[in-house]
Amino acid sequence: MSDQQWMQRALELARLGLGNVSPNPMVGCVIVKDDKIIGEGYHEQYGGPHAEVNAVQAVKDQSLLVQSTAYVTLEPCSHFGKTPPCADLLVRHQVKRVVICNEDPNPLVAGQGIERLRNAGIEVEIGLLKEEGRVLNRRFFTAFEKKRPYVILKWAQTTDGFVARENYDSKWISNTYSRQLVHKWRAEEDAILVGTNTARYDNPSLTTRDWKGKNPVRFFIDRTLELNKGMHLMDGTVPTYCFTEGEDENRQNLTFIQQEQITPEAILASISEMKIQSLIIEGGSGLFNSFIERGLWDEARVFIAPHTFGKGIAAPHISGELLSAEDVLGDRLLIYKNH
Ligand code: AOF
Ligand code: ZN
Repeated sequence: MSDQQWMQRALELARLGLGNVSPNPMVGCVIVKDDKIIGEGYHEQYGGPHAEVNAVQAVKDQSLLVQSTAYVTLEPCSHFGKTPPCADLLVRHQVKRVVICNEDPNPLVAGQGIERLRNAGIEVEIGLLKEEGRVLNRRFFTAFEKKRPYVILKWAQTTDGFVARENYDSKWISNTYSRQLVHKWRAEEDAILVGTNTARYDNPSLTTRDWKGKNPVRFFIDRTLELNKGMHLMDGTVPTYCFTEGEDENRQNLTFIQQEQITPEAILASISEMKIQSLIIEGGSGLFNSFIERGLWDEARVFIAPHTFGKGIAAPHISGELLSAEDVLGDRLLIYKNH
């Protein structure tokens, strides 16, 4: 087996943490000796042991660790956080070589983990499958590098390009399976946002009720505090925040975020401060267009359902790179990445 194949396995393990580790990155670790895996693990839960700790613990005969190679998808940490530094763990067990996919952008680590390993005489190689690693941890890297959450736009449109009828009487466009898939996606992200009209006309819950997984924190916009107090978004089942330019009201089940002027930049800045690394925006078209105009989006997931409306509210236009196109029980799912 090649270095690349072991790293592929470490990335595969890392991915199992999706939805459970944020705001930490997904990290996998495979420890190899004489071309055999002697232990592997991943960062399973926020606050829990790091990937390296789980991989080392999985090794039955710890003496095998001496002169082994560790494949880690992220630079081993050098800081005392919720756990002691992973770099020290690898040094203590006299690992011979450490192969790393990505450097850790977290200023608490940022190269210092690598330095610790090298200072202890361990061979370190960096950058193997680094593009795959960056895609896997795109939320984590975006949060550190762009100082804003990773933004996913999600909408469903008709074949003739409408996201709603003119009277908004068109809550469901995509099929049941597509909608379950959206619940899965919600479970993978930290937060979800909708605009005023979507909140008003769809009265969405924005939960993961058709999927086993955690609910994202909910955000909606109500500039002038005109929305009905009985909406699902105010049912208290999930922490929910309302962006408003109005007066702060004392209301059960809702936290207000007052902004002088609600803009995509201001929204993302507030959300970033809450250590939220990813945001899925689910409508409506006005909100999509304001984020698209400013280039403040990273990924768009678009369902095209086999219906036509003839007229209505137009779907947003994006110019991005098409990453994938597939059929989802009769709906077409297109995934785009911003350039
Ligand atoms: C690793 N291996 O599996 C992960 C790392 O609060 P803590 O102690 O869990 O530390 C979180 C930081 O540690 C996180 O921001 C990132 O820099 C690094 N994550 N490092 O060596 C791992 N998950
Ligand atoms: Zn660590």
